[in-house]
Amino acid sequence: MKTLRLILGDQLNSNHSWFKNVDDEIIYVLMEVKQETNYVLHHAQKIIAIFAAMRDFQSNLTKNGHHVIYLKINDQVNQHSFKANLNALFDQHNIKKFEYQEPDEYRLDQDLVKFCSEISIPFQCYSSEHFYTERYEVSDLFKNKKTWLMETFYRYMRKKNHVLMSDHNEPIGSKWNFDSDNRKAWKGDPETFKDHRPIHNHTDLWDEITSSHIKSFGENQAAQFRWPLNRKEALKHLEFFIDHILVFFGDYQDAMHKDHARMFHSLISFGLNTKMLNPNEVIKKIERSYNNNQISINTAEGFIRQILGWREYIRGYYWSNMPSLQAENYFNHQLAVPSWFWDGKTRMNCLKYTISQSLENAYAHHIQRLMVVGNFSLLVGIHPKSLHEWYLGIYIDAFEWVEMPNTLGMSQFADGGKLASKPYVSSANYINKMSNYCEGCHYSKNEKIGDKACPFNSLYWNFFIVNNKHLSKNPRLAIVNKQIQNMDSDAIKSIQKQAKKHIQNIENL
Ligand code: FAD
Ligand code: DLZ
Ligand code: SF4
Repeated sequence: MKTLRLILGDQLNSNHSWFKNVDDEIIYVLMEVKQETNYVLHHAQKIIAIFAAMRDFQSNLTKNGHHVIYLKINDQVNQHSFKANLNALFDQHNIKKFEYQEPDEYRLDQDLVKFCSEISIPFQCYSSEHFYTERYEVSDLFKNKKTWLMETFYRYMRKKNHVLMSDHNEPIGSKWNFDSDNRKAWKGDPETFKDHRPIHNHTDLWDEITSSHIKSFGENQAAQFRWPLNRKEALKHLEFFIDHILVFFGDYQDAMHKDHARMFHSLISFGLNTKMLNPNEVIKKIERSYNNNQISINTAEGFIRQILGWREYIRGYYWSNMPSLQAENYFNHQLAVPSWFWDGKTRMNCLKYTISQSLENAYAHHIQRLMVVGNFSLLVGIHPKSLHEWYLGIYIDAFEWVEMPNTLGMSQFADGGKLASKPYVSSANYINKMSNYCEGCHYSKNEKIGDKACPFNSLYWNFFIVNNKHLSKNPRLAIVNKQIQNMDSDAIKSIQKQAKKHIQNIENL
């Protein structure tokens, strides 16, 4: 039966069972469509990376004998929506059956379910064969539980998949979690690594994108494009990370530096999220490295937790909280992201460097996302939806299933604490401890009040004062709540006055 199979831009899994055999009755289709490029404003590198990776995937499938239709962004026949293009292809190729893989994004999932209910031919939805867990496995595990502890889920995953477990089903090293409370700042030693990723020239593709009037922001880096764009490159990049860099990951996981955006992070999220890499193979390689005595149990466990624990947990949280998650706004925050989020032009060094590095690389590591941009946004009161759209656009790895829970849940506490047990906020103290941003900053990290006072300092206290009714009973905030109780009313007034000044002056900070 003549069958059309849709492959989305983040379904580049060459090991999928779809591709095991060549079948003349099956046509695959990949499409570069404005429906997807324009629903938020994307970083230029994200658009280039997705299109280039899709094109590479198509060329490999074709080389292997599969019949593939590829709609480029500037093709005359491209109608720029999945639905319109699919309908046209059904007619042109006399298609008798439609098949697709589970989309990771709620919006597309709903669109395709609706599309299938409207077509007159049979259809079938397949697993993307990527994740360890089913969409609702996390919520099933926490059924009837008020709070969802990632650690509970993580232990369940370790046992279920026998990862870092002894023959007696005990965690290797006799501990489940080797998380260090004493993450180190980075002072220049060990040396950071030069960028070992491949270099591509994608100026022609960039010309196609711009001449198709696709809007974007950030540096395109098309002439020296550094993201791995196929499985072979992604694997090589992963192996270099495991062999040389991973050993420093845990100690410096929270460190930030003006001159080193990446520190010792893996940069594998684009390869993973587009499914060029499989999480199971990443974890197996790390376990092998541990079994070969190349890395310690702390290192292996700490990194595996990110993928087997956090990544799967976040996905389960997304599916069981959609669609209501997208409208969550626990603190009723209303500000739009300030205009300098789009160009990095602020006098606050921490934000200036984090945003500039993000514009340059389409990347910032977790602590920059959480404790600089997210921290500031929560303290000033940016609307979670406005912030979500910014995060979804700017990062190379940003797909809604993983970005939205991290932004709304983990970073903005917009769900009232279902995902995070307390808001991730800090004053200048934490940022100064983990980075060199405060050196040479226009603002003084030690001052709370006055023209030169670091905005984080008054905004931090103001946040707990203003949101007292939401946060005063949180046991994890007992210390800060006590400190506020002990503040005299003049101190509270001057903090609130100072914080208000910063919020009103947000465009000029
Ligand atoms: P490493 O630090 O080397 O970690 C290794 C891998 O662990 C990552 O590639 C990722 O697959 C996984 N991982 C670690 N933490 C998380 C987490 N909290 N959630 C899910 N996976 C995790 N990650 C995305 O993949 N896409 C996003 O759009 C995204 N948006 C985020 C937004 C905010 C506000 C925050 C706080 C975090 C976000 N994260 C997102 C999680 C995390 O910051 C990135 O996965 C990480 O920075 C990617 O870089 P890396 O590959 O060098 O990761
Ligand atoms: C993010 C993105 C972009 C920019 N462009 C395309 C595209 O042209 N074609 C496509 O198939 N996918 C694209 N994507 C990825 C999707 O928007 C979407 O984020 C994921 O498929 C959902 O998991
Ligand atoms: Fe950021 Fe404040 Fe430090 Fe400046 S002083 S870098 S604004 S934390």
